[in-house]
Amino acid sequence: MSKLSIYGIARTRAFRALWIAKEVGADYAHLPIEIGDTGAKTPEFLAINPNGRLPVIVDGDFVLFESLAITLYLAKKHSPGKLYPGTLEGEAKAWQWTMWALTEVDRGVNIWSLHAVRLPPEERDAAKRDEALKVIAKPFQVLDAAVSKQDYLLGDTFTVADLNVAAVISRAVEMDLAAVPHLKAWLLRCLARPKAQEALALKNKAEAETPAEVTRRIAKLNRL
Ligand SMILES: N[C@@H](CCC(=O)N[C@@H](CS)C(=O)NCC(=O)O)C(=O)O
Repeated sequence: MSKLSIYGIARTRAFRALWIAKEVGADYAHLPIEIGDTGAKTPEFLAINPNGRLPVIVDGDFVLFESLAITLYLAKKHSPGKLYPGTLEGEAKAWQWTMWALTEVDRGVNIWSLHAVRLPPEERDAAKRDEALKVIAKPFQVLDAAVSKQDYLLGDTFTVADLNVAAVISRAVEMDLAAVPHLKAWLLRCLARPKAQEALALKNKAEAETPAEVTRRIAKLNRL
């Protein structure tokens, strides 16, 4: 039996945990449970993650929720000095970009994607979509500038900082990114990595199999 279990269907933020697990070559089992009453809100799951949300990991006796805490943990555990920066300053920068992604762009990209792509066309709210684009416009300029003179956020090599930000905004590949060409090139570079492609294949498959009614329920549950 694998020591590391990753809970959550790949269409959710579990994608982030799956991507890092693949990058670091962790031996893991994926339990693709659904959000809501049929999955993450069952008593069995709530005993593991009382938030009733996805993802959560169980690594031996250790339980961890919050997708980006999971990516930082797995990178530090399995790839210290490589995917996880080996210096105090590098580590702080990885935290900086991680918290930036969560607070500045996570919700906006999610709202945009629901109302531009994922909900059935007649249920999309153009006002919500446009407002989301406005909210992320400035942070996207910041990210564009950060990768305008170097290939990755912390320098020449891909780290967990890139993985976290790219995973959070991965749905932005479907946006018009003409105004932020460096961001676009960086995002495509990150998502073209073989392990990213493997995780994206799981995500895309789960997405394709998701009925509109579930997408509607997700939008409601997540207040998007
Ligand atoms: N900040 C959390 C958010 C987790 C979260 O909201 N996950 C969504 C799926 S992507 C979920 O489980 N939503 C269902 C619900 O809130 O009931 C993380 O990054 O792990």
